[in-house]
Amino acid sequence: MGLRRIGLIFWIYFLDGLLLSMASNIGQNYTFVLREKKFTRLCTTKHMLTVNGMFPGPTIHVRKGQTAFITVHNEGNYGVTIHWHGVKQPRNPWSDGPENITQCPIQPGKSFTYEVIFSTEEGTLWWHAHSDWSRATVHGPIIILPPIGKTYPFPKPHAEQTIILGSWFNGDVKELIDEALATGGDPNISDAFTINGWPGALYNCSNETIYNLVVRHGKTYLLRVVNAVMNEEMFFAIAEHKLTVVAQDASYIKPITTDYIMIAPGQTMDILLAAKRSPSHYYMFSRPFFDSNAAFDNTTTSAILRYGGNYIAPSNPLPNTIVCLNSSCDGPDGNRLAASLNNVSFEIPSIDILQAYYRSLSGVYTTDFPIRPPYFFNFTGAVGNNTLHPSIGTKVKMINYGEAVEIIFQGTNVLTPENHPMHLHGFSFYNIGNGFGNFDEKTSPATYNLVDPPEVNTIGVPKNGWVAIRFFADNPGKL
Ligand SMILES: [Cu+2]
Repeated sequence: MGLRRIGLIFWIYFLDGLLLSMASNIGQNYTFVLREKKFTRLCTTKHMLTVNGMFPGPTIHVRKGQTAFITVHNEGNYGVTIHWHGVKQPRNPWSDGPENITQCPIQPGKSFTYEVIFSTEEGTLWWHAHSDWSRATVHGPIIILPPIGKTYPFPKPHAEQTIILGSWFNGDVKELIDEALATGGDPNISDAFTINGWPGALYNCSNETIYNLVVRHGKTYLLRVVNAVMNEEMFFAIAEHKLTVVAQDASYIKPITTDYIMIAPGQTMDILLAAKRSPSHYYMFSRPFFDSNAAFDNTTTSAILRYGGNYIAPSNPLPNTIVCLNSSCDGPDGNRLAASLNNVSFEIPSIDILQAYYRSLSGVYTTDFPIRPPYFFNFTGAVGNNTLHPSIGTKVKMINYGEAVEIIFQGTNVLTPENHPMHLHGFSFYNIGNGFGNFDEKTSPATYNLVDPPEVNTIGVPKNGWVAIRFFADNPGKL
């Protein structure tokens, strides 16, 4: 079983779309009704697409190894699919969700039942709409508890709470992305970030509700943090409290205790929080990490950690400072800017790829996705005004069952270098190495961690740097 190394080079990072409260009951049957609902945030009211009228949406609550059935009724105005982010779905690609990849959109007035098969995942994941930017308002957590008779690999916490970081746009997100895709420009930035649906105290709208997490002194809590923000990697911290990260992307890790985390869009982290400071009110803050020269939302969302009991609370919650490392692009010659991998910019087909594969329909995709960049240059050096012209295509790379696959994601300095998350469907992978600058086939592999690499489903590729991942191709299609 040889190892296949695939080098993927981002020529141009542009459109940042990602390729990609506790429920009390553990259940295996859910009904999701997609419908528009009126919401007011930042003193602005709009109608937006939701599941069951909730923002964030409802929690899927299962035990490891269970299968959940989620029936989605679309009462909205346009076709949408739902993706179960990080759920491997062994031999069950039809329920994965990406629009026009594994299924056609669920049209208004129609329903679709997803069979979501949980296998090795344990911890926190999330679900989200997988049609354009509808995930901005259509998303929610997935909590996977240990099987009956098993427990966490750490002392049982007193209680658990989901913390979802999100983006708020005063405008309609569908109009926003439709316009950006039509012009090739950057979509407008968000107007706020949210914690569990609320922007918090630092925006220009007094009387806004702020999310409160109430704790008992001396108890330890499990926070299930989801970054459902559209584009930005986020810092998250709680004033005067340490965070102990015990799992990432529904896989346990060696615990790491830290003052703050940085979490990429799509990532999830399980964090232990010991409520052992003086009883008071403490701010939780989340703000973006950004290292690109593209416009970004540079605001800070807040929530409050509030101890219960009798004490004199301060007039303002105690603040913290999150350490931050640093502080419309229409294309040239009438062209449109687009992201590409190995100089191929993905074209969404009109028939989903999975169906085309199983029905042997020709003309939907080709199997010639290049496993290496078409040519090598100093990807992370002074590339000058390097405007490449990627080809447009729906290209796939076929890999053999059981094959061990290594992928190098290499960021480039072309146009808008930035730290960028990458995510794999149907698998978790091992993050075996990363570095700044260009990946070197001779020297870089010597730095790999092949002993105890973290197993994740989403990874941030450093700005002008690289990441190496490995996985076994052990999840073929339907039986
Ligand atoms: Cu996913």
